[in-house]
Amino acid sequence: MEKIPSRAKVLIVGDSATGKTSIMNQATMNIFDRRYEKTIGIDFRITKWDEGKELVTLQIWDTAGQKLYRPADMNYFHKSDAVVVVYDITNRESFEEVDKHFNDIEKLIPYVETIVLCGNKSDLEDDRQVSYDEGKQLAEFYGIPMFFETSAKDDANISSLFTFISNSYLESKRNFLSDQMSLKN
Ligand SMILES: Nc1nc2c(ncn2[C@@H]2O[C@H](COP(=O)(O)OP(=O)(O)O)[C@@H](O)[C@H]2O)c(=O)[nH]1
Ligand SMILES: [Mg+2]
Repeated sequence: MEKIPSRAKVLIVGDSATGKTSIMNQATMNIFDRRYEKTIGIDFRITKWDEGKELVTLQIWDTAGQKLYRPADMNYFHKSDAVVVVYDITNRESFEEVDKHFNDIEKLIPYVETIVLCGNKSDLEDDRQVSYDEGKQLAEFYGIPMFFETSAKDDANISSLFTFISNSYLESKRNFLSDQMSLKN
């Protein structure tokens, strides 16, 4: 049987060097690069997630730190289906900046269906500055249903993260369609 295709746009935001590009590369190409190359502008890659009957194409947009407010970038953002807010568990400051990224999202993409908080670099346990519980509590504080600690380096929890996003996209699409049906009837 043909799988039903859908397509979701996912935006990754967070301070620079938290691992946004690495998460995207691991999710889409299964690679990790130890070098740090600053992302210039915006880049996106495609990955496909097979969710049973449905095939979800995720268009993952990687952003370059502080540029969310450039008017030219607005076009990319405002139709996002999901946003991943990333901090680095070995960098307390990047955790404290999460608040700023949430404010940006609220202003720029107020109707986004799915927001996920992600503490990356979980492989660097010895350098940890932010506990798992702190991350989880912050997600709860913002009313976000999902919090993950990931390692783009070890490919830990990266697929859980994008599986969650694919499924919540499918669910919100289903809800939308059933609302449409009930409006017609
Ligand atoms: N140990 C470790 N290093 C990581 C991880 N993710 C990214 N890095 C490294 O952190 C640096 C910044 O990563 P990058 O993806 O470019 O961050 P971005 O600026 O948010 O896009 C690079 O040197 C990466 O190799 C991770 O999960 N574990
Ligand atoms: Mg980058």
